[in-house]
Amino acid sequence: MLNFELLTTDPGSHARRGTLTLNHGPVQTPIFMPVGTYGTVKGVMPRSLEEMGAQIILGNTFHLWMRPGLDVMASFGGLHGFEKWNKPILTDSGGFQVWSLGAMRKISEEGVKFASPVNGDKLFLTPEVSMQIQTILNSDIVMQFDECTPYETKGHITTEREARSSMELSLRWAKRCQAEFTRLENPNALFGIVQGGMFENLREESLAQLVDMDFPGYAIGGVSVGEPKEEMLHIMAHTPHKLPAHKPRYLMGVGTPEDLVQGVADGVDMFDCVMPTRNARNGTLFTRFGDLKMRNARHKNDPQPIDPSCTCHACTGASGVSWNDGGREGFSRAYLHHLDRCGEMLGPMLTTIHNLHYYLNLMSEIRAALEAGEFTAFRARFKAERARGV
Ligand code: PRF
Ligand code: ZN
Repeated sequence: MLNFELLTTDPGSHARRGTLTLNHGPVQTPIFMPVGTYGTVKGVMPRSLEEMGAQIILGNTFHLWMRPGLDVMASFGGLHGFEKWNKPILTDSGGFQVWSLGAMRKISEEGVKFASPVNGDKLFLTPEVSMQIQTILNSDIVMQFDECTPYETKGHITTEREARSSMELSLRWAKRCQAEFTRLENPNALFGIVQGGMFENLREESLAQLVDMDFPGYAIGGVSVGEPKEEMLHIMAHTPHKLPAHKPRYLMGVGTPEDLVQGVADGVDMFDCVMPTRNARNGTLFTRFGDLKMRNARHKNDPQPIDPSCTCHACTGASGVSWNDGGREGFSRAYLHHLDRCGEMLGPMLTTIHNLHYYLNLMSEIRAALEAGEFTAFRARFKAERARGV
């Protein structure tokens, strides 16, 4: 089941504010969804995710199929009971992940054959198998099995002909996914994925055919696959708003804070990306005034928190009060720099909390701006502040 209610639309852009209701509860959109590939958002306890205001998280069909496997997932009644997250979960279909295996895979009309990266077993992932796995996982949003058209194919930029053949395969797989999802009587919601590479005409064909299939929601895939930024922005500007207005729109695997604000303006309701969590582990931190490299020696003796205006646990410590509001309990940049140098576990735990808080708070500010009819002013302020530098 899925219900999507549009609450407000921005007159100055394609931005919308809505409520998406799924089997495990409501989600306020626009939303960012933290990535929990292996049934965990790396280093973050579910209660911290809730504290930060996460409303829906991701899981991965491919990884959970490899480990712990379907028998374990089935015995726990799905992913929610296993990872102890009772709010909505979206699972990706495995198509994109199988893709990253490179030379280890063989693709055909039927599906993708590959050797398990865990134990070398020969495996065959098809649209039907992906639906069967996601039904066992009982994720609130199930993604169709697709082929993510790469930006480059065999050393050259993917041609229109190659992109068309890939997009058409994804459409045939969309039909098979829908048939299997229905046959399995899965009670959740299946999303179709628009492909078509960097070609606006192919994107339009993909979109029109998926809309004919009447999915409860739609994703835009095949962006952020190594293309120049202008190409991604072009697809973002020309795709989301052409999807049905009364259905949720999800831009897969995007992006920077700037990409999220632009994506909302382009009419996107849902985002996911490993950037906040992965960058946290590499010491790149997001702040209101730009990005901060924690590994830089200039932080060695700095008593300030990552972002004095931030209200996350890392920046406010026990007080819960930001430095800007007179609190002084936040973990210092000096301490985080030290934890990183020593390879201590607490380092990435705190920086991940901060980065996810930044992304979730950004979306919450966007929602508030849309409700107040101030999205244009919000965008201008966001750009100016981020460009200021820390
Ligand atoms: N397809 C699927 N998952 C994805 C993508 C896609 O195209 C992308 C593209 N950025 C990220 N994750 N199934
Ligand atoms: Zn913080």
